Amino acid sequence: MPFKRPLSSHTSDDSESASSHDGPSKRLSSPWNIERDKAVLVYILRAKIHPETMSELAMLVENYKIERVNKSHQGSSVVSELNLELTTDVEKADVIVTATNMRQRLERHINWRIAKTKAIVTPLWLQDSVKSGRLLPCGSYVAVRDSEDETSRNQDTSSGNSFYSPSGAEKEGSWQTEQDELIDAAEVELLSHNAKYSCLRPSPLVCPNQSLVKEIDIIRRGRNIEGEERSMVSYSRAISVIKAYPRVITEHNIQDIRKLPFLGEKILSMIEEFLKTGRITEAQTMLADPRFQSLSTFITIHGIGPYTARRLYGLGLRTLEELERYYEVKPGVSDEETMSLLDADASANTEAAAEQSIKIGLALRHDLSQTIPREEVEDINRTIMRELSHIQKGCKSVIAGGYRRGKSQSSDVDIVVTHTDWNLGSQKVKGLCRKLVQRLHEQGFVTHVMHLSGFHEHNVLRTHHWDSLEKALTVFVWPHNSSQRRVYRRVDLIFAAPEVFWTAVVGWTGSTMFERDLRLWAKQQKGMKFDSSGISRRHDSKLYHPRTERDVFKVLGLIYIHPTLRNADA
Ligand code: 8GT
Ligand code: MN
Repeated sequence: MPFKRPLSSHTSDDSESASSHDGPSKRLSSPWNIERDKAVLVYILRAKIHPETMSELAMLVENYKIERVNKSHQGSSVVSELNLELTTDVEKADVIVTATNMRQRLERHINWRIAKTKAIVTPLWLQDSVKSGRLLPCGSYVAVRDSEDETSRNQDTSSGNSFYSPSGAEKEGSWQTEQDELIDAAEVELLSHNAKYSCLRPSPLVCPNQSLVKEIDIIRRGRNIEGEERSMVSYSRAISVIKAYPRVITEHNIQDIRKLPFLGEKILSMIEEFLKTGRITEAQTMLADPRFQSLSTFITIHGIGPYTARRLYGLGLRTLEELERYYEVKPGVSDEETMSLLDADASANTEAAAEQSIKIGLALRHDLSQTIPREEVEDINRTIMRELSHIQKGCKSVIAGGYRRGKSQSSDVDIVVTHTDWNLGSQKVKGLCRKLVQRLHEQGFVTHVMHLSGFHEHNVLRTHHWDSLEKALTVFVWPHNSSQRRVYRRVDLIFAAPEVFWTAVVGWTGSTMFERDLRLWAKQQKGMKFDSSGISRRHDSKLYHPRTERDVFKVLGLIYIHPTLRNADA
């Protein structure tokens, strides 16, 4: 069910223009119609929330408040604008947090006449808002479907440039952006945090044991850079299990943790150490290790994986400056002839292309290491789709990757595109990826192409799904504008035939562990093969063509999991 997702954030410009109209006393700290400096009053409805979760939610707000007050006393310049207060008086509340998704159930506790004047959201909204330090729009967190309209209306609609409530240009355009589903609380309840596959568990962006997860992730990263794949996957599994565990782990409930899958003795003793000391010795030892430091730094460069990082280290290289000299790259300058990829035919999987890619990554590393806020991700998608509409009308896109899982900052932009015509779309998107990249280059938006691949030729043995995806890994930049310096961004474009659009979206939404388990689940439990380019049945190669994202889950025999609950990695 589609929903309206109001613009998530506000710039200082927005609030300034609001104040000039309304006077300082009514300055809006949108997207909510709440005055700046006034606390947002949160009422948490106890019904259907586990008592422990209830106290965790309350603590979340209280701890956040204390931290915020401390920061402001210390004169910190990073005091967050988010100002939350718990209230037990629902009439005074701005927001109702509830695990209930039925209006009738809510009405047992709160008069609908009152409830419908509030934003009614899931507990995840509270967790994510606190995590990101700002009032998130409640669009994807709407708890009670009946209240969807009211909840949207209770947010600021004055900005008018909300991505999901199309501005004039979008309405008139011949392209559209697919809207995400709501979280269905009843559906989430069908999932189990004890399940063996992460595609059966709800995994929030930030979990109650996030600092533990981060510590274990250091060890996982250590295994990754050393090429110890099996061990790395074990740590990834352990992390994904903890990500889905809904309570804070303490010395009192550690026995419960022992019952979770994939937590062996070694990990359990690390967890115990963490509970006692707040640290894991092995992780701290790794952080202090110069080899770990060099290799970790090397793999931050696009194009350098663990294998190449170890090879470079073996040559005696230790720092990025040394890599620059080795690759003869000047920071900020990259006139590699990567655009030649546009003329070359297909898979540039050659060593020269790989080296080219590293050179670009190195030269632009200062920009590419900066994260991208959601608003800019949306702007980039909008711009790309506008350019695409000049080449082919009727296309649509979904922004996948971490953005779709709810991250407030992304390291790159992953956009999956298809055509809205189910029958002819496949023909219409063929070759479009290359044409679009060419146009974006001519318009000054795309400066580099690291990789460009076309549809696969018909694969007789059907060892992989064929004839379905085109992919371009690019560097995107806003064209020159006198006032601002251009920041280079990594943008991945994936073109899918309509039949495999939703499998591509699921495949590119991640997270990595979620994807790994989707493939494993399909193979081990369903005798099927799943990847971004399609779903097929193993014994007869029958192909499935899901028409929605829900269909993808249905075909795989899975309960639908909302993208924001697919954060099975650290
Ligand atoms: P971030 O970009 O903010 O760091 O977070 P992210 O969006 O989760 O990471 P990402 O590295 O951009 O990857 C997004 C998802 O796309 C991942 O979950 C991964 O499974 C998938 N993905 C790639 N590369 C490829 C690829 O070459 N083919 C396919 N099918 N999927 C890929 O990252
Ligand atoms: Mn991404």
